[in-house]
Amino acid sequence: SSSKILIKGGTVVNSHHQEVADVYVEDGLIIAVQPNIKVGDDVIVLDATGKYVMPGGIDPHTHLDMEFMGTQTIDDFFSGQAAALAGGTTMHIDFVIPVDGSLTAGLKLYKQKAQKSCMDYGFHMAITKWDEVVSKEMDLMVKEEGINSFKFFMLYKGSFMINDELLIEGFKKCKSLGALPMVHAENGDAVFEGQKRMIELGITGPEGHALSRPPLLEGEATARAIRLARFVNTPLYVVHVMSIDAMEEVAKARKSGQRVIGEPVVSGLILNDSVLWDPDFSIASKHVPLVICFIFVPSNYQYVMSPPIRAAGHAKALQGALSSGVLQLVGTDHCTFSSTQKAFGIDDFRKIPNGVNGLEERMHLVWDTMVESGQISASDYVRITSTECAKIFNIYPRKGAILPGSDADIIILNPNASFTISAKLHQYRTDTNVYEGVTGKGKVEVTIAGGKIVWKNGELKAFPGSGKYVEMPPFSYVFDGIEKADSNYLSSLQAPVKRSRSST
Ligand code: DUC
Ligand code: ZN
Ligand code: ZN
Ligand code: ZN
Repeated sequence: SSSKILIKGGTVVNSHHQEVADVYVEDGLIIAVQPNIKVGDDVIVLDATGKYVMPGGIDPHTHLDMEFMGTQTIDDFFSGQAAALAGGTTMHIDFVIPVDGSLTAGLKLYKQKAQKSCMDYGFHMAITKWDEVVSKEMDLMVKEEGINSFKFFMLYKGSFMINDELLIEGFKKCKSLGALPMVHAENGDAVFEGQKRMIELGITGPEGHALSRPPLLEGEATARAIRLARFVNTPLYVVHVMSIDAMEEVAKARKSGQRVIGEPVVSGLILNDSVLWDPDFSIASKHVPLVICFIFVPSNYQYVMSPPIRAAGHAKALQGALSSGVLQLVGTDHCTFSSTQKAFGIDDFRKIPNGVNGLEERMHLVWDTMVESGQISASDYVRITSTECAKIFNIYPRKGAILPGSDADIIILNPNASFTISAKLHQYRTDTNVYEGVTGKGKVEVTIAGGKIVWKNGELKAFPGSGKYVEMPPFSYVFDGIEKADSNYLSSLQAPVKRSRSST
């Protein structure tokens, strides 16, 4: 099996520039990008005439093989990544969940889970409690383990939630290490109160999940986290911006020059809360009593995630914020459960395992929604699905670019072909898909990961163990001590302490 590939005649798109050129790949690296490359007959030639040749997608936000809400996500590092490859994503960054608060034990476990990887991956570290031991372990993660981002939970009262005092401590620690703090921003105390209120009202279905935690609680926590980050003078990454309320806080902070990164997720860009109401209430009312092996799970259970899917209008506003640069990159928060697992909460929405799919659909849905619709250019698409993520987490231009010396993670997208999404067609282990029946323009016809063709003509060739761990080095904080922050957050975020590869 040859690892020499020539992609001929396509439009090569980078985040800054596009041109018609050939791309030559050898031993997992991009060797040349120029017109009319001549090669010998030991080289696989792919004709990309009339198609786009782009960096493989990087999903900044996934949860594979995660223990959560009393159960385990159904997609692991192989099934989730195989699906990603079929959809044009060639790298993801997953969240390590500490074991009993221990980062070291958590990382050890996740390294084992990731052994079966079929594409490259990196790790963020979740912080689920705060003390001196955790603080010391963070040094180790940054200096020895290639982790440069830590996520703090402002909710999950009684378990992961940390208060403002500890949030400030965590931000200070990140700053001292050159790591990027991330927040899940919802007000945990208020969410807890909202949930009680819904149960008291007898609203126990998935719609109660959304009603218990309205956008204003996301807006409040986002504003608070942003202000505390400013107080500490550290950049901040807000994961899954799901509402206008949260987005406007990011917009306001960025306008004032603060380095805040806002990440919308595909579900938030596409879906609206009409999906949370039972599609057929008369059938739903017949659910009780339940016979466990014949559970009829209404389709609305699958859409429960946190923060919740919002009312119509939020999605469109988030798309606008993405096209105007208020929000910078698109994740998925991919976190899948079977309908049987979702049924754990059949009598109480608080027990429905939170999470939706997206790893396999992200590249298609973002292309169709943002590019095909005319909201952004192909270069912008590359930026929000790949390049920006590589830059933020300090692995550019190894990832996120079609440049000589970059990793050969490449997709060929045919703008004239269409895609159809269905649980019958997807590569996940889940039996449902929150985008069931969605069709659109722009099909990923070929995916090359680590220099190998892994997806072509609907055929997947993914091998467990072929994916590599990508270390993400910390940043040097050149802005330290400067009162008025640089309005271009990248000028500070892009100054690496070390690089595994030279910059072009
Ligand atoms: N939200 C989800 O929906 N799933 C995983 C974790 C989270 O915050
Ligand atoms: Zn060029
Ligand atoms: Zn979250
Ligand atoms: Zn998440």
